[in-house]
Amino acid sequence: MPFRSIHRSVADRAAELPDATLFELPGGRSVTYAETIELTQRIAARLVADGVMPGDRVAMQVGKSWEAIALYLAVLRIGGMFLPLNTAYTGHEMDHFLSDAEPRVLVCSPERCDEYTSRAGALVVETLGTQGDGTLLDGRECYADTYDATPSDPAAILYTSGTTGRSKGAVLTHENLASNCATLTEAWRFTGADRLIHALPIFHTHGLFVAMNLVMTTGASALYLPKFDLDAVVGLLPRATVLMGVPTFYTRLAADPRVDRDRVASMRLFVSGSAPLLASDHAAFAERTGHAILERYGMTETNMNTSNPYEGLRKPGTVGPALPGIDVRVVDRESGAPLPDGEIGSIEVRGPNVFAGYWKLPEKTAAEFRDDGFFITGDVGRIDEDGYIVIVGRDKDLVISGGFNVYPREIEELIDAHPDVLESAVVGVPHPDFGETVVAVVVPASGATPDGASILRYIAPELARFKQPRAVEIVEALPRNVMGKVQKAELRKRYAGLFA
Ligand code: MLC
Ligand code: AMP
Repeated sequence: MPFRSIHRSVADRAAELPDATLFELPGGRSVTYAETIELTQRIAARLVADGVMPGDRVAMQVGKSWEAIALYLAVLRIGGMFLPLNTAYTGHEMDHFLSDAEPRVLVCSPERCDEYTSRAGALVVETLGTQGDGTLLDGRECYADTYDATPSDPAAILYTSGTTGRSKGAVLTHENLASNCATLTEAWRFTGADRLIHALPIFHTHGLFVAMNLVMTTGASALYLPKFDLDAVVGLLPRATVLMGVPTFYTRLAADPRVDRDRVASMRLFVSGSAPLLASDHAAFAERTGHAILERYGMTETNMNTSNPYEGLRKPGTVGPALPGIDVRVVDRESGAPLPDGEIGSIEVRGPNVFAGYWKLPEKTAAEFRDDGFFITGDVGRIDEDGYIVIVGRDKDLVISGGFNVYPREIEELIDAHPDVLESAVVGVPHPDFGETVVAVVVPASGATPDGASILRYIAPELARFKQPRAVEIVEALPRNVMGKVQKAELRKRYAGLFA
């Protein structure tokens, strides 16, 4: 089979099924494959007129809309690198992405246009609203040539925060996206008959590459919601076949009395990922709906690595075996030597799904790969007797709150800048809705008596809401080991019951 990049596959589907529904929007409007490709061509032409050349970055920070997906396809079509960004990021957080990635174009929401235009420099700022408004769609241009992407050409940069220092841009190639999409289509038996409830954000791997790529390349439909809204999802279940979500979706659905076997009669698959799904939540959902949620494991850098089987045993508390064509192993973190099954170690991954490297960080990239091409995920786990991976923890200092990653270092640095603070440690503790949530443990500066609220007010303008601590604990000193290193495990244990 000759290589088909994602945008070419979508164009193929549009040629075969021009009138098929790609997006079904709230309120009942449908958008066909042909309309999506037509808009993709217009946006591609606009971007070319803006000066975008193959390899240039096009950043997007906009509310969720079907036009934003056309923008994604347009960037791929002209050989650009798509850089989607969380709408919750503040100007302070955006500074880093814009200066590091140096995009040619930033597409932002009309409300934030002034903020970015005033400091644009060489950056072209376009706007895109959620109602089909904005400068991006104003243009009269209507055609741009399709760039003939090779498998190794870069297609996207997704920023993933670093344990030390600033966020790193993971560069994903056309092959990374296309191969993982083909693998998952097969593994999850995805077809054009599927109707997927799309309630995830589109600035992350899960909602964009997993959910949308599968829908668009198979000729399926997305029942497309602006965000996860419990009532809306419950309302769509009787007309859908697939839902993809983070564990918080399933915790909320399982607690809703309207969700029962009748309501999910048309559903064939519930997929969970991006954060651990508790075995108890798996059981609660099965009890209510009769469905065993299919849990899979992925990362921004790798797309999807493992999946519980479509047919066969889906084991709660595991993320299933490696997907076909992907090697997953568990090794000793220091030596890199593979461990016998059952032993806990560092999870490493190799395959066509694994990213090309971190943007402009060759040394960081080299440090995260073994000589034989395996990528060190930073996750810790074991392989069970059936070859299923069990993730038991992370050796990266990371909190995953409702499927969003929060890197403690970034928050500690902001808190430590408070004049009344000597030092701080940020940890994740169990949370009934978000799985984990962020807690800051703060040591006051000598003679100072800061309160939690003033610290939160101090950091709030700089930090997306999902990263802001949900509790601040003031202590006299942080627990340290003999080497002087803060013992975060001890803090996690101490505050484990805060939200339980
Ligand atoms: C929103 N808020 C959060 C939050 N999401 N706080 C902590 N953690 C989160 N995840 C805050 C808001 O700022 C707001 O604060 C309040 O919570 C309610 O906001 P909301 O807009 O109503 O959000 P809510 O419905 O609570 O959102 C929860 C959620 C959402 C789970 C639906 O976070 C979500 O869609 N998460 C998905 C993330 C995702 O796509 N991850 C994939 C990464 S890819 P206040 O104080 O104003 O009330 C990846 C690879 C892989 O990891 O394997 O997939
Ligand atoms: P991100 O950087 O946002 O791509 O987050 C990737 C991380 O999410 C992984 O390294 C894991 O730590 C975590 N993750 C993803 N899926 C799962 C899962 N099913 N179970 C446990 N952790 C997961």
